[in-house]
Amino acid sequence: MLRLLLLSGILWLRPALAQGSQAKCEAVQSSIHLENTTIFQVDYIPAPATVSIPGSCGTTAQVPTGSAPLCRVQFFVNTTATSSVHMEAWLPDTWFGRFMGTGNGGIGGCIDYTALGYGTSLHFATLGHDNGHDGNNGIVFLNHPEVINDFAFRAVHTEAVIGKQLVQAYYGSKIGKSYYLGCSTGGRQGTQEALKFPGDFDGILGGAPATDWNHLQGWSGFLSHFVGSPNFMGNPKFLQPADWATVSAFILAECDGLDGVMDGIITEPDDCHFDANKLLCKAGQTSGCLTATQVQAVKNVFTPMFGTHGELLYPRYTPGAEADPARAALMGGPFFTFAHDWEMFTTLNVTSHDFTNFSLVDVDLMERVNAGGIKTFSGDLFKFKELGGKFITYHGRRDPLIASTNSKRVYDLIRATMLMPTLDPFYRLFLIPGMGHCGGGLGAPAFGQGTSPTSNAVNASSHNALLALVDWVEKGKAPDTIIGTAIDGSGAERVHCRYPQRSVLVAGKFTCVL
Ligand SMILES: *[C@@H]1O[C@H](CO)[C@@H](O)[C@H](O)[C@H]1NC(C)=O
Ligand SMILES: *[C@@H]1O[C@H](CO)[C@@H](O)[C@H](O)[C@H]1NC(C)=O
Ligand SMILES: *[C@@H]1O[C@H](CO)[C@@H](O)[C@H](O)[C@H]1NC(C)=O
Ligand SMILES: *[C@@H]1O[C@H](CO)[C@@H](O)[C@H](O)[C@H]1NC(C)=O
Ligand SMILES: *[C@@H]1O[C@H](CO)[C@@H](O)[C@H](O)[C@H]1NC(C)=O
Ligand SMILES: [Ca+2]
Repeated sequence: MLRLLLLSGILWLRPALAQGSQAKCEAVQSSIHLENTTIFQVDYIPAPATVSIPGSCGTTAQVPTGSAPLCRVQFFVNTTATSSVHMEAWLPDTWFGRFMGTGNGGIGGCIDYTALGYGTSLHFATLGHDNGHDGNNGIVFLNHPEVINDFAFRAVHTEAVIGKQLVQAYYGSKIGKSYYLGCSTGGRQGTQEALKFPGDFDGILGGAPATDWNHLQGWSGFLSHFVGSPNFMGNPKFLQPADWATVSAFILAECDGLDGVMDGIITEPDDCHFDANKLLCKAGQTSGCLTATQVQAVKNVFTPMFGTHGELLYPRYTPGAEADPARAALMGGPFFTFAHDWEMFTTLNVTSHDFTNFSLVDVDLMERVNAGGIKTFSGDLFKFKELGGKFITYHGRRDPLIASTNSKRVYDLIRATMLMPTLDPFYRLFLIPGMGHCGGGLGAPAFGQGTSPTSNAVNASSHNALLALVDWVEKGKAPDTIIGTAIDGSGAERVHCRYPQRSVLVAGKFTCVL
């Protein structure tokens, strides 16, 4: 929709509004030439459509209603002699002058088409990239340090540098503000940008960030190990899905009511403490309880990871999150695939490895090698703040893959480093009770985070984290809360609070209080 303002008979066009067209699109290959870049395919997409995608990340992607018409540009950028990043630019005909870079998930070699569709539906010129390798397998890292560098920091930076040149050349006008959107690995990439290339983006929306990456891999490996991996078949430590159901019912019985409502949601999992010994089978009891070995496994899972000197390396698994089926990626038997790939292909540099005796020695080695400088655990956002950057992060409190408490820990690290009692002026962390990994789950987990079509419930900055970020960057209007919407069709809403505020029941309504 064109945003036109009729004033005293004069038609005012927003200065940033620019147009694309089919002819301009089809001329891209011959008209635009960028450093290290090979544009290999250009298509004009006139209407919502299904497009085919190259590589091993699937065969088709949706261009959702509202995104088209757009110009789809596919290209490679060589980042060094031995590495290159595959990118796509989706350039909507109706452009509001904003640039948006997007990130990846997991061990991340898949373009985020959901984010591309979301960004263009809101009239951003939106870029996606494969993080320097095709597919979700870490074997590509083996003896390819430049491919690791693309993954750890360079692909998103290149997306920003080359992407901006492409967008400006295409529309023939300067970009207004630049944004970044990503979750999980994408949240880490956004954090890495703010730390390493603070001038790339004016606003960053990075959810469930996989920060402190090496320790996260170590923690994930330990979780697999605690329940018997890699030799989990018949291992007395292993918990079957029915055992996890027992654990979850017990945890809810202990902690659901702490927030005042028995609704299946533990609003503040850090308040949830329980005695796992109560799960032990009594004499003659054979179901709805655990063996002593399994009880010990559960205790291990819900204990933080400490180093050899007793220092905290990573928070405990989140009570309540074990009820999400995605728990199985970590504790369903096999050794967690990203930890497996990261340690083997970037740290040990081997093609086979026995994880039977996985220990702090492995964690320490990953951290010391810190391949590609991937760690992403620093409080030094001085430059980002000085440049006027704004950062919104969020974390589901029922995230089964990354402990949400780690996002508080990162907030506290920034606070301590920058000697700021609160980061409100430039960095806000919203904790989302009941939400799973980046979206989904219980409560009100849809707030415009762009991670799935259902995550974009309401088109208003009060309910949409991306639009809230735009208001913050462009109008100086910072979001005090973000209202989420349920995804069960009820339309129920819940206000999400920014740390260190807490979500507390006041007169029957959840309210944010310090
Ligand atoms: C990118 O690298 C490939 C492989 O080394 C090379 O064939 C190609 O010419 C390079 N492209 C550009 C634009 O530098
Ligand atoms: C182009 O590639 C060279 C190395 O091959 C690199 O030094 C340079 O930074 C690249 N330029 C961009 C814009 O990425
Ligand atoms: C594996 O390779 C990386 C460089 O990519 C190096 O830093 C590390 O020390 C190597 N690991 C071992 C065990 O040699
Ligand atoms: C694991 O440790 C045990 C006890 O030290 C040892 O006997 C075994 O060989 C180790 N296994 C592997 C695969 O390293
Ligand atoms: C969202 O609302 C704005 C007005 O507030 C409107 O201009 C825009 O077209 C809407 N976008 C979508 C995708 O509905
Ligand atoms: Ca509750």
